[in-house]
This record gives sequence, C-alpha cells and structure tokens, in this order.
Amino acid sequence: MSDLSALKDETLAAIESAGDEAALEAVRVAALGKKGSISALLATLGKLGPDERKSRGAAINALKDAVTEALAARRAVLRKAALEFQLAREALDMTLPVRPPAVETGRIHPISQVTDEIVAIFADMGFAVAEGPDIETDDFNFTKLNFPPGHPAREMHDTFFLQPDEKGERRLLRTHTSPVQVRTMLSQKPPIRVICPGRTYRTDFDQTHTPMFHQVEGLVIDQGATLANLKWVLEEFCKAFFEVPKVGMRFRPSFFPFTSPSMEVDIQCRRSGGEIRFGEGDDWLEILGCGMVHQNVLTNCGIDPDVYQGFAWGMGIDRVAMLKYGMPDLRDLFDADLRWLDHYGFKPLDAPTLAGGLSG
Ligand code: 2NL
Repeated sequence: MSDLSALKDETLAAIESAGDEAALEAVRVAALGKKGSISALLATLGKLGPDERKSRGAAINALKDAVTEALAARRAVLRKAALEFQLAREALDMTLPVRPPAVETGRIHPISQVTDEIVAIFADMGFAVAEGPDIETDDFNFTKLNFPPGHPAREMHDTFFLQPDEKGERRLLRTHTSPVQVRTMLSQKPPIRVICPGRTYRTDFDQTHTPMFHQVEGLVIDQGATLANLKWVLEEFCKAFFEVPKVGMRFRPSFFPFTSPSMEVDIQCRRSGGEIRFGEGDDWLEILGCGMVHQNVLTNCGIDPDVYQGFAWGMGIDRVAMLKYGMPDLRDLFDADLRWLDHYGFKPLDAPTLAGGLSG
C-alpha cells in the first residue's frame, strides 16, 4: 500500500501548489483523466483475486475520493482569489471628482476668435475665405503687387529672406497676405470677393511689433466695383465688429504701391481711463488701409483693367483684437501663458455668429 500513499502525497502536494485553475486542471487530468495515474491503478483491479480486489479497490477509491475532494477545495480557493484579483483591478473610485471635459476647460485664443468673427462678418456679405502659403516668392509678395525691383517700399517691409535656391531665387516669409489675393486673381475669373486672413512676418520686434503677426486682407474685383462700395463694406464691417449701431469713419489719403488711390481709415472713439469706446467721442483711431486696386496689379494678375476694377484693404488682426477685448500688451498674445489664456480666451462652444452675437 506504500505505493498508494506515495501517490497520494505526491498528488495532494501538486494540488496544493497549483497556482491557477489551468495548472489545477493539469493535475486533475494527470491523476484522474483517462490515462491518469489513479485511473491506471483502477484498471489493474480486474487481474486480482476477489479478496485482494476488494481491499485494494477500497484503498484506491479512498485515494480517488481524497484527491477529488482536494481538487474541489483547491479550485474553490483559486476561484475566490481570481475573483478578488479581478474586483481589485476593476475597482472604480466613485468618490473621485469628475474631471471637466476639454470643451469646457480649453480656450480659443483671442486671435482665433477675432479671425472667426471677421470671417463671420464678411461671409455674411458674400465673401469667401482664401488661404495661401507662409513661404512665398519675391514675385507674389512684391513684384506682382507693383513693387518694382529696387523700389524703396520693399525695404520698408523688413523682410525675412530664406537662403537662395539652386537658381539663385530667394524665397521669403510673406510680409502681408496680399500674395493670397494675387494667387486668387491668377486662378479665378471675376467677379471675385475674398478675404485672406493669416500669419505674416517682418523683422520688427518692440513694444508694438512682433516678428510674426496676423493680417486680414479683402479683395473685390468686378466690373462695377467702386470706392463707394469699398466705403460701405468697411463701414458695415466696423459696425458689426465693434458691435455698435453707428461708427464715424475718416478716410485719409495715403500711399501703397498696390492701390491707387490709397487711403488710411480711422474710426471714431472715446478714450477715458484706459478704456476705449467706439461710435462716440471725438478721438480717432487708425485701423486699416485700403484703396482701389492699381491697374498694374490687375494686369500682372491676368485681369483686364479696361473691363474690371477692384478695391482692397488690409488690417492688422492682433491690434484690433487687443482693442476690442482690452488686452494691454501685444506680447502676451504669443507668450502661451495658460493663466492669461484662461482669462482672455473664449469657450470653444461659443463660436461667433452674426445671429448669436459675435463675442457671446
Ligand atoms: C495696411 C494696408 C492694404 C491692400 C492692403 C491689396 C492686395 C492686392 C491688391 C491691392 Cl492683391 N491691395 N491689399 C490694399 C490696401 C491696403 O493694407 O495697412 N495693412 C495692415
């Protein structure tokens, strides 16, 4: 019988050390499976005499019962441990505060907000939005816009130039968004009504200038586009943008190579105690430049100046954003300070629309 007790010790030890249900099942098959050690013992009973069969049969069955019982006990222990492990792993701490979603904590940068406001106003007047590359050719940034080679106005633009390419041509960071309008005129037939918002670059860095800044320009080309239309468009824009029913405007003669005549536009305002209000008072604030598109520009862009004429304007977005939302320092716009953005930024779901109110 010592063979049975050795087998019993061995099998019970294997059962105790089975670390999971799969290992336990392997022990069960090795002992009680068709080819298992205990099953093999039972198969030997047939060859024994009746007395020996009876006593040995009882002993083997007792071993089988002991093993079956130990298997069940160990299985229960392993099941409980597996369940507890799963429960611990899947535990949720219901007392943790809910983290607010990004749409509530994120902020739209004032430059993006003001750009969206400007786009909404001009879209309502039937303007499309056009965009173009920040890196431009000298031809699109200057020559086509009636800056002749060597013209002093080129120097006034404080241009960032890139290294010349194999052909000796040096590309540049656009100094205004006008090359987008050049591209538009070259690729579309009149009538054209576009606005071109985007990043622009000049080598200028002080209290009121950053080397990267934002501009929006507008362009209308049509057979009957006049200076009166230009004035109406700009007046509608200013009323909508500054959210006032009336705004005084002053058009002063000026010079740009790409327009003739050219004008700078001031709007009426009142400055008091660091605050500024539009549509009242007797101060003036310059906000944009504009004019009738120069005939040379039309010709350079494949438009017949004897059939079509047009008007255009350009405005700095950063400065009007500061004016409208009372931001004191231009450089804060580009400092990526999250506390500043939390204060001056806009909620993502408060998108500007004319019907819903531009600035919420
Ligand atoms: C300013 C003045 C201006 C334009 C931009 C323009 C573009 C084309 C043709 C003619 Cl393709 N004009 N743009 C016209 C007048 C003024 O900007 O002070 N911007 C900040």
